[in-house]
Amino acid sequence: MITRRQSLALAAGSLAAGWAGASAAQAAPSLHDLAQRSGRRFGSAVGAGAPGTLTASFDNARYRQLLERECGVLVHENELKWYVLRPEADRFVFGPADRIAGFAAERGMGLRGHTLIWHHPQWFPAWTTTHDYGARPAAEVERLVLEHIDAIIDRYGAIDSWDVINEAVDPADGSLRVTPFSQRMGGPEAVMDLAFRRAREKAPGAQLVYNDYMSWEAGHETHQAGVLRLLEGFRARGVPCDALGVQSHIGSGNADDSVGFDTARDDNWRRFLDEVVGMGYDLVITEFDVHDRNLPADVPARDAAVAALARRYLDLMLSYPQMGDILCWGLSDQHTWLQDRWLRDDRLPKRPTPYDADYRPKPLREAIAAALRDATPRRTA
Ligand code: 9MR
Repeated sequence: MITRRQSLALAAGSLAAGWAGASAAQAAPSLHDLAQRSGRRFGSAVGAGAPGTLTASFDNARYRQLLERECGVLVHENELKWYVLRPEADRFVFGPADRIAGFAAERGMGLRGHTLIWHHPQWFPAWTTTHDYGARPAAEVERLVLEHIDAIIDRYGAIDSWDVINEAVDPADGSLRVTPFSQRMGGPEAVMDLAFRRAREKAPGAQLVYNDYMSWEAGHETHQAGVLRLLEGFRARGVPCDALGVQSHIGSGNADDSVGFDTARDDNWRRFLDEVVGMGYDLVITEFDVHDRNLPADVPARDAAVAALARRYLDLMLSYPQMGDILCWGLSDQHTWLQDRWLRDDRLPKRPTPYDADYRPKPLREAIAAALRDATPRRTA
């Protein structure tokens, strides 16, 4: 029997120009179909940024077809961030986020929420430093945060998994980052605890996630230790956080991850994950991609190395029954954040996602599919 998703996929595929190489992936079960076999969802980020830019994947019909074909859950790449959604203290801009939420709803796809607070001063809008916080600054921060959370959750009730807090831990020393809000509220914990508690009240059925980019490569140990301390603190204070979002920007070459391509420390990473699940947290892969900055130029060799690393990583992650949904941070090399930063020495375009810039499936897609086929069933509470 042909499912609705498969017939949509076939229709989409026959419309797509330059789709010759895709027939195998098209006929095969989608990545979401495969994820569902072990009780999970597969999905991707999508962006409604300025037309013609890397962050405008949603404006690209071929990208949307790919989302329909492969995904059961979507996440906004940037549209729910304060700097997009709330450019001034008293002005919300919902348009771009609405477009993506509407697309997901029309197609019966799930939606993750990224993010209620990106706890990193770099990503706070400028007004948060110049705002008049009045005589009782802590109360004013609380008002702004609660107003924000209420407004977003009221509008996007379909979101069933929230990155309540993103990237609060400084990888340099494992401490909690200081932000314009934490300074005025008496510390980062006060802001985070408030956000989690309000999110639970407003969205009692949603999974509440702490999301960060500590990774399995060498050099992330301090970051991991800081995240464990944060998660322990949540438990000690009874903060309603359900899961750790493991962003999973693996590979090599990010600004604070200038290590070689494959420096994975599997044993260390397992110990970290064991501690996380031992505290009762679930796991989510929220932003998967494989950075190929330091790999050779040769495309087949590069793609094979990316796929092999991905397979090892996903096999490890999917051996945990606590491991839930898997989302890529972009499905096509045409629209990935890695394309315009930390350029390769040879300046070649990067290949960190499952489909190339012409929307042909790559070995990375097959690696994800194979890992999903072999996944340990998810244990739902
Ligand atoms: O992919 C996103 C890019 O378009 C934005 O310019 C950037 C800053 O908002 O954020 C990128 O997404 C990040 C995500 O929100 C949090 N984890 C790291 C992601 C890659 O930087």
